[in-house]
Amino acid sequence: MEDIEKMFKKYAGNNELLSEAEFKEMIEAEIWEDDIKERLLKRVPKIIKRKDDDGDGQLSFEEFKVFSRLVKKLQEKKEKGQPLDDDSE
Ligand SMILES: [Ca+2]
Repeated sequence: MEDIEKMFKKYAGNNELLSEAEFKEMIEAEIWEDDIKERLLKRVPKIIKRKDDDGDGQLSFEEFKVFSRLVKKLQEKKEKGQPLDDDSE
């Protein structure tokens, strides 16, 4: 993944808010591992719901920042051969 803030701005566009569609577009384009991609795409609505602190249905960069940690966690799980489909993260 490229620099997280650059990536956010690229997909969020001028309003600097990431919608569900933009979030999915980002994952499709930026995540290379198919199993991690699939897992993330499934979780997008949940991630937005959980991180959308101001309730506008879109993610600001502040709300989005934890995403890189989630991706890292999934990649670590994959390396260790652990299932990706639990909801502990
Ligand atoms: Ca928001």
